[in-house]
Amino acid sequence: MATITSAEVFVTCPGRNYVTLKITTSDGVTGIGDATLNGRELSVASYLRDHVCPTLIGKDPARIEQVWQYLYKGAYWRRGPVTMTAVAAVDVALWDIKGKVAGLPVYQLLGGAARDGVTVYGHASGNTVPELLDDVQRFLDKGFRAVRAQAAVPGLERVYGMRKGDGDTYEPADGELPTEEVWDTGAYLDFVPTYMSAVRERFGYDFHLLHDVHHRLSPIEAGRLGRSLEPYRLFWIEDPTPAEDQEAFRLIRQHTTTPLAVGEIFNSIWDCQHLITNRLIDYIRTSVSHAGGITHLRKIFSLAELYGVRSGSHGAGDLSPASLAAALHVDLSIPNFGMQEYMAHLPGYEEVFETSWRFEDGLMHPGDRPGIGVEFDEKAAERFPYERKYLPVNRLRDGSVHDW
Ligand code: CS2
Ligand code: MG
Repeated sequence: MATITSAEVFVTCPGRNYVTLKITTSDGVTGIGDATLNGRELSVASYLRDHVCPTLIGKDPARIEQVWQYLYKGAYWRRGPVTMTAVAAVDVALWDIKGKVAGLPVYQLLGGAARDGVTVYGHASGNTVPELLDDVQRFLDKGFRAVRAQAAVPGLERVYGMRKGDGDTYEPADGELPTEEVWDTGAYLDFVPTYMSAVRERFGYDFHLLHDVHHRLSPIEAGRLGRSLEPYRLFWIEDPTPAEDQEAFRLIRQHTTTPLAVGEIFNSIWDCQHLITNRLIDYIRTSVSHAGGITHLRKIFSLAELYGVRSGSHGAGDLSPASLAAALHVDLSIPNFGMQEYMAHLPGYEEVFETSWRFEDGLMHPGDRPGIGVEFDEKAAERFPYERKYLPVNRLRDGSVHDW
């Protein structure tokens, strides 16, 4: 039996901070997992280095479910973003190893491809409506069949989801200390339908249109937004209300047929049990790296399958390539796949992560390299030391702290 001989944690900042766990076995096989938690990176690095890695040495890397249970139940303190990101990193690294040992891409171990490719959505944004329209055009020209649209709200200086430079991704975390933004729900609610209407007017209905609300609304406000967007037939509105209150979605549902997606900040199946079993959402957007890895994500999606809820994995640029690759393997193999987010990564990442995925005609494929198909270059990683960065904090006009 092979055993785990080392578990090392790397923190690197090629464009943005990523935490990577690398596990090595006595047979010399290595596997990697993403342990990045945006703005709280070092806490996961410490959780792994100081508490998890020492316990992995000598364990059988093939017993993925047992290691998962050991880390989850064995810690006594369960769930939460730090714990579950750490567990996820171990889990994905072990799946990576299992694939390499078997000589198979992970999706083959999960049952094989249930579809030819994974439909992904890109992120279009603009400071003005014409700018947004140009950006939507850019994504359609690249072959995307699904586009998320976000525009700056007139009168507000900075709004989430806006790209600052060129490229396909944006980085919300900046500043040695958190920056602050100001929010106005009324202005937002009035403005969104005007630009969604402009998008449909210019490009028609032959592609999927999505929108992220980033937890900013109350349930009744979200109902109003969903209803006002019905003519534009959105694929989903994402995170309409703060996600802790699962029952709140019943009220939103009563007021709109716009599909609802939620889950990027969930860490476990318990965070979405009520939402799924009561059919209060249409898409569950948990991520592989924040919700316990491939092992746990598959359980969430299996529960969802039973209730007609489809997957919509989170895939922002602050999830490392190891995370996106792992998600693609899951997406390809499950029956109830819905949509995968593909925000891409900031330039620089490819010096540290070598990937095997491909994008063609709006679909992604993880590739057929054994394991998850991502290699991590430790030497290159050293050239990009960690930089402390925070996500912004959001306030209402009267100074109250609001959801970001
Ligand atoms: C966003 C994320 O991708 C999304 O849907 O909500 O970019 C989110 O802001 C970041 O992942 C936060 O780290
Ligand atoms: Mg989001």
